[in-house]
Amino acid sequence: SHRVSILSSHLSPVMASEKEAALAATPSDSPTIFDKIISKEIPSTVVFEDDKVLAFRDVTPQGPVHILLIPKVRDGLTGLSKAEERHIDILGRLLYTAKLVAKQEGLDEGFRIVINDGPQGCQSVYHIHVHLIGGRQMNWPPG
Ligand code: TR5
Repeated sequence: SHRVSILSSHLSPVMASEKEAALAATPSDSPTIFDKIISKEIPSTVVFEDDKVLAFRDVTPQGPVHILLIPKVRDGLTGLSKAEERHIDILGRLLYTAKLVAKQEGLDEGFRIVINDGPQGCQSVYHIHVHLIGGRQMNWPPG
């Protein structure tokens, strides 16, 4: 159908990696996969949860420990570039919770915090999230 041809014309037939998908992704306000993780409709390995923040293991870990911390309510915060003053509390809470989870995971020698933003930042999910990666030596500069 016409609709199918429109869809296929802007989707590459082979998406070799999630990062390629991120580079092709269009920033969007639509619901994301993380809504279903928050509602537990899609299972995840939760490592920390309170009324505001959910932390769960990344399905494609980039280290022995790779956890995503997200606000349970997105409130327009598709990415850090969309932050407004009303988000200051949740932004601080995400980082503070990352520190608690790093401790809980035994990352006493250090860890890496990453927030990818937009296509050039390789963001693929438009619900802000903090990556907590550790358990191995990190390198600098990042790719
Ligand atoms: O690329 P950005 O910074 O947007 O990070 C998105 C992260 O979400 C990636 O590291 C993915 O591996 C991760 N991701 C994607 C999905 C997913 C997930 N982590 C846990 N569970 C997931 N499910 C069930 N589905 C995904 N599509």
